[in-house]
Amino acid sequence: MNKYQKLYPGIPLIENPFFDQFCNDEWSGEVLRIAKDLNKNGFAVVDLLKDDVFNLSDEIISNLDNKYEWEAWKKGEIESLRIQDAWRFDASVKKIATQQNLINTLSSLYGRKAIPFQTLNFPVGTQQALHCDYAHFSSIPERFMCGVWVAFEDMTDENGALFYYPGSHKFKTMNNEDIGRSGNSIKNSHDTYSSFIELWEQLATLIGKGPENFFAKKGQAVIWASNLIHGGSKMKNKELTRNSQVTHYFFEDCAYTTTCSNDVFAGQVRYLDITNILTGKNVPNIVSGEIIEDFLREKLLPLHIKNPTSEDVVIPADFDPRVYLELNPDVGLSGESPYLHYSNFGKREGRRYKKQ
Ligand SMILES: O=C(O)CCC(=O)C(=O)O
Repeated sequence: MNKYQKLYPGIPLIENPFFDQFCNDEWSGEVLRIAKDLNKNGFAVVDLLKDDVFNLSDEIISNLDNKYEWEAWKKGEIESLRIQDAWRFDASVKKIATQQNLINTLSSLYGRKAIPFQTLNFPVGTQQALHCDYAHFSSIPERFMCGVWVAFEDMTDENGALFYYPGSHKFKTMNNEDIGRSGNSIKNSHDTYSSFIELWEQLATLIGKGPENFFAKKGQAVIWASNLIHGGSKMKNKELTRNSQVTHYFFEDCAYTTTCSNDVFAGQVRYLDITNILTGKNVPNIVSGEIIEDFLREKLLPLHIKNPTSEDVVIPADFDPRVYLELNPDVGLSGESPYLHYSNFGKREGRRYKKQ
């Protein structure tokens, strides 16, 4: 660890004010080029190993085809099609998410070990409004998150390119207090989330250029920083497909949350219960070396947990995941996180989570 990282560990190397110092010490060749693109623009285009990605992407397209709601899409009832976390049942999706070269590169660029924690597979353009991933997947310290989007076929103006505003990642990260949300407006988050979009739209105009479209070729990937303003363009021809996979990565030794649903000043932080796709294990929330779950338990404060795929739950203050696993060995065998197992099944089934 160089002296600047020791002085200021709470910001990814590629976004660190001492970035120029890291350039000399940490990277060379292609990784240096990626680091510089990420630092300046908030995204970097990467050519992945063609043979691997070509074969895997063809397999994924055919494996997932019958799992999408094609009928509803064709009737225009839904804006897009997606499968979240197909890595849980599809080995090829998992392979794309866990490419060792990519994980090593991301770890080096951010200065902490990368953790792939969510996959999204899309067979058509997402047509997603502009947004920053930071609002949904926030880390403490902030910005230790990125998306890696891989094209499974060529993108064109017709099938809905990815778009982004170069340099927009340098804006301040947006939290509820930045846009005047608190209390009830956070509780009714669905109704007031549009305030974030309105602000990002206006901030994007300050960039003075863009949006820039990325017409990716099959096998190309783009890494984007968590605070980059980006989205998916409208599909001009909805008969076409536009297969892609996004993997979201957090980084080790952080806490993980969704800042737009937190009411921090009223003492409500919902930590995410994420699973490392590489190891299948859940990842503790850590701030400056303290495991949050342990800290809250010691103080007998309830832990608000949110799984990226399920409802919020409040875990009892005295819940001990290690004891839960010990008392319920089937949970350990299933590989499911003790927190999620308790909230989804254990609570209803009256399972024990503490020793009498
Ligand atoms: O693939 C796209 O069109 C956009 C994906 C995206 O914005 C995201 O996953 O955050």
